[in-house]
Amino acid sequence: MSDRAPIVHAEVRRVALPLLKPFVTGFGVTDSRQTVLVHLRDEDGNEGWGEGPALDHPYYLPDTTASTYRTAVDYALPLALRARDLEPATVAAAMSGIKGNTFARAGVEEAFWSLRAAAERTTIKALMGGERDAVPVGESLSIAETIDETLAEVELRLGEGYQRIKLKIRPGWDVEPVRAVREAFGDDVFLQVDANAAYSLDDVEDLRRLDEYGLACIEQPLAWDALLEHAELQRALATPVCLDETLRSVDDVRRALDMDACRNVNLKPGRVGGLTASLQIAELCRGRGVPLWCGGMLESGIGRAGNLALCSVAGFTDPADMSPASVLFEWDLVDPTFEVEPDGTVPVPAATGLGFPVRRDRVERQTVHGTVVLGAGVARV
Ligand code: OSB
Ligand code: MG
Repeated sequence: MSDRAPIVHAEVRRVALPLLKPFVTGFGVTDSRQTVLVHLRDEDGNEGWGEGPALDHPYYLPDTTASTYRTAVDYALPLALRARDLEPATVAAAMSGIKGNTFARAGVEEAFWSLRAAAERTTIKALMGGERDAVPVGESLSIAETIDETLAEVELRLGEGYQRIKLKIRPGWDVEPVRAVREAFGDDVFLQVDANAAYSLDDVEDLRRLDEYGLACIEQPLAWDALLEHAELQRALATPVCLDETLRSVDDVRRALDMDACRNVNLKPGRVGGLTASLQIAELCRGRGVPLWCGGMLESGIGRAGNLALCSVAGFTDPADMSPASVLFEWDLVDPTFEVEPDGTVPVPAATGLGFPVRRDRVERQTVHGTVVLGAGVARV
């Protein structure tokens, strides 16, 4: 759209988030959390914010906070700023020469979505043709020291209305916590597990023991790049396999479904390179009748805003990983942030632009590195 005000300021920041406690998974312990923010401003003063929520370490996927920051500064944002127009899909296409580095591309693209929503006095949800006003959510539970600790957490969240429980598992912490949750809370709880790539095909017999617990899915049991092996595992399991780490593009999802490597899809905008690719994946899963839900990356409210808008479109059948900042952090980068309603949903933001007010003071105070890619101004470097 040529009548859109040009962007006059664009910057990338690496920002420290105040994690309340370490997040323990099959890939190890995450005890520090920095994230990457992209900030845009156009000539009329409209602002866009995006988040590229890779983890600090390369134990989930190859992307890290450092590599995401560097790629956003050196390649993704410069390519995006040279795109033919400011449409998010055009911007995504302008960055498509970048291999991998999905979190960097996604952070840049989300900033263009929220900028466009701000400029048009509308919401990201409306730009996407979203339908739902509220998104059913679940919690993703860190691996605990004891079963009792896990049961207490499950009780708390079910009491708060959460519609689904996802237990992180790893060899030695799998059947036991699952059985304990079923015994304590019954068969009606929407329960699933996430192995974060901690198993191999040598563990098929162990994984088959989970089949009797009526799980919605077992997420990423095998290695991040083990597509063929997941197809083999799915043939041996009654529980639907869900893929997370393995799916980093629309084509990855199509391939996985074609070869029956999964029967359930975790969709994270950061992991697939942005909201445009995410919309295509939602359409693909809807067309094939595959259960779909939005995963999380311990994002701040800036990233969660894009996830919430995405969840409003057709195709999302299962509750999202959407614990609010009050569960994960001392405070959020947006204020007010969201909470889970008593019915176990989170409202899709109705405010224009990003949908949540960004706390500039916190963003600035928490900045570890910053680079102005377009315009004047000094960020901490
Ligand atoms: O595997 O889904 C995962 C967080 C960081 C990296 C990977 C994962 C997760 C979660 C957290 O499970 C979900 C959330 O953000 O609430
Ligand atoms: Mg996962």
